Amino acid sequence: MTVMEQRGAYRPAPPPAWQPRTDPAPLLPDAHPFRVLGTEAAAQADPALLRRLYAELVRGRRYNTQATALTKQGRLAVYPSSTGQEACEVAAALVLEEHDWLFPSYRDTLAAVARGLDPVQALTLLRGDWHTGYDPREHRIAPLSTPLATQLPHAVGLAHAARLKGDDVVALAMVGDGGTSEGDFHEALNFAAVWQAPVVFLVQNNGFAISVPLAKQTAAPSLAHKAVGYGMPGRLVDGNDAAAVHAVLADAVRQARAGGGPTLVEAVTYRIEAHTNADDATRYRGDTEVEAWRAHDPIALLEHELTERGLIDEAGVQAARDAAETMAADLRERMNQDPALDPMDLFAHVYAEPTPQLREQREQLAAELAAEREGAH
Ligand SMILES: Cc1ncc(C[n+]2csc(CCOP(=O)(O)OP(=O)(O)O)c2C)c(N)n1
Repeated sequence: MTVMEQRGAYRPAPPPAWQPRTDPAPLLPDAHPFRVLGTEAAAQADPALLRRLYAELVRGRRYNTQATALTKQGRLAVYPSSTGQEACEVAAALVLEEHDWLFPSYRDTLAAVARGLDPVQALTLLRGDWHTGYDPREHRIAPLSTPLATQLPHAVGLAHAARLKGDDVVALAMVGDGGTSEGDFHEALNFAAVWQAPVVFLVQNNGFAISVPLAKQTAAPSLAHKAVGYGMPGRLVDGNDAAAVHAVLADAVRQARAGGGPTLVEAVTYRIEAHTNADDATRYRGDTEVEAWRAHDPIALLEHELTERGLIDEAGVQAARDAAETMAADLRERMNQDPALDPMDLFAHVYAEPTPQLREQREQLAAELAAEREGAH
């Protein structure tokens, strides 16, 4: 058939019917971050939960100040403080069941501690002592991840596998605003939605990725809006309102557990301290901004609500502070002891089958240590 004949046979027609694969409207985040404290919704909040959140926030803040002090004393190599972000850290831990899994980033030691991990073990990695510092399987807490966003595909893989095996497991993965620009973030969210994996992604938007402000990180209307492109709901929450973060995460966890698929939660918060003790935040941000966020402090917000409603008195506040002091004193004391470390452990857990280079290095170190021991005699 000639081209002209083909053209003659061609009958233009409209394209086959098209419709959106899912209705995007229910996936869209609200226009403003969801709040509970100081609103009418607070009256519905469970008093026991509010008191528990308060005690954990006070303990968490004290943990942050103590860990930061340990860096100044040379007992801790580095500490990325979550001061100002305690509501996110604590809510993420409390919202999970024991059989669920937490996938934290390096900033989320507090979430691990609030989930029940020993405060000293949670700092082992940051102290540079020994690998992860705890058994991830025992606590169902993945290693605190330093490579940005790599914990997200791990969370999706674990959650998807659990679902295939019929295990009741929800994975909650934590990431910073900067981490949302990583390829791993994209891959994790894409597959989580395609597989309807039982995962909750908690983005703590604390305003900065080291010195890079959010405006230079993304042009998206909000980080929660990114969810829509993957086909999962995006939720915006006031990250300093512990009751609100807990409520939004609890909804997302419930949905994931019931087979309803993943959710992306953006908690709008602020990093009050520098990126780590090695960073000078005054080089890229002003005091006015920091002070504005200090006035919206997660502990003060919750304490105000509890006091207004007569759910806590002076003695209750003091009891929370005393418990936090006891934890801090114990942490200080145990972190001031020098642990017995075997340098050869450096080579453990790297590969199931060590590479020739690793074997060579291991032998070299073993010989050096032996020579040192002999020299000492
Ligand atoms: C893959 C990767 N690239 C770069 C870095 C270096 N780095 C460490 S922290 C950080 C900023 C991360 O900011 P954000 O995700 O917002 O988390 P935050 O530190 O504010 O909690 C960068 C770029 C890294 N750790 N991993």
